[in-house]
Amino acid sequence: MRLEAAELRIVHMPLRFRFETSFGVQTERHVLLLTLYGEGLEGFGEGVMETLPLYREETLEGAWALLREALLPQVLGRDWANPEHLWEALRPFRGNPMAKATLEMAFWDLWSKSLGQPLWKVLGGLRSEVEVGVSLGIQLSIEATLALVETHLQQGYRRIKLKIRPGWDLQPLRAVRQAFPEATLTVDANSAYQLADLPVLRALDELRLDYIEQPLDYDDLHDHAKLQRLLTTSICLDESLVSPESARKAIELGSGRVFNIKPARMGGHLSSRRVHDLAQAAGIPLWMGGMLETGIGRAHNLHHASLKGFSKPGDTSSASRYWEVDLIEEALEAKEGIMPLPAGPGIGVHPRKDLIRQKTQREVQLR
Ligand code: OSB
Ligand code: MG
Repeated sequence: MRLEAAELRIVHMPLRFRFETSFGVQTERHVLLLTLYGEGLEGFGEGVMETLPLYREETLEGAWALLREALLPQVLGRDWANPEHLWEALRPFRGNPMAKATLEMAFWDLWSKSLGQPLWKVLGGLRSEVEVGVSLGIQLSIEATLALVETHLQQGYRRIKLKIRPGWDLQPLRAVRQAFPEATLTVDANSAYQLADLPVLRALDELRLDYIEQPLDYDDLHDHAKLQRLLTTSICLDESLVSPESARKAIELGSGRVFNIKPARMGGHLSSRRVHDLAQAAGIPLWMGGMLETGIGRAHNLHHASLKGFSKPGDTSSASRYWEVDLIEEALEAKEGIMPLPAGPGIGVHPRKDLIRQKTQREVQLR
């Protein structure tokens, strides 16, 4: 597959809800979209880095510059036999797994289209639909939290994940557990706690949570391993997993018993599939995370979640929750907590080009 040209854009997307986490409040996304052109086909990738480095270190401006000045010049105008071959060419550049993933994932879309196959089949997946839960932000009151949980349970979501931070943890969680004794509940701290917060984390242990997601630092594996030994509830790693190497170390240390996979955080599909394989061998269950992606990123995530190890419901909830209008023609909607994979070659969804143009804040063409 010869990569002939690329188009990079920043597209502005207002969210339908106010999404509060321990690291801030999000009301919109600035979406980095990459289109790759080759053999008369188009491949699409979506970056998940944000304006400010509040989740991990990568930023939109940093990724824009890196893709433009280093990653795309390295791959354009050359032939690539497969994603492994392309990934090797990116290896000399250190870190920056989100920027690399934007490119790598767009290439997988293009490549599977050239094979005439849906991405999930090319990846080696085995499901044409996946189980989903929902990630709910910090609300302004406990009453609002209870109402939101109830609505989403009624919609059939298979698991409710609630964002927590110091000062918004035990009280709302106890209320939710009391109101919904049978619900599958999890919490996500987005790195807001320290080992010194052990009493609070131990109290969460009483609430029969399926797991506690990323309680400690964003790049920590060591303290998570210490904490896991002190808790009954499983720790689920999110921010800390950025590569197969980080996953191997997490497994060896015992830093968590569940993994949240986000291909766009870990360098793309290839690197995530290696993490999947390591986790499978270690008996660690996986689920597909999310970063409030538009239909392009969500389609990638859904195809990846077709792999065998994704045994827990993921965060890819219905697109209509997030967007008044999505960037693709297809409606990615879950019914009773089941999300069908888009059919057709590659990611199987069609970007709405007029709409994308209308919402574009910046664009550049490269060849
Ligand atoms: O930690 O999983 C996270 C959204 C943005 C950044 C980080 C996270 C999240 C979510 C929402 O939890 C997942 C989604 O609905 O896409
Ligand atoms: Mg998380």
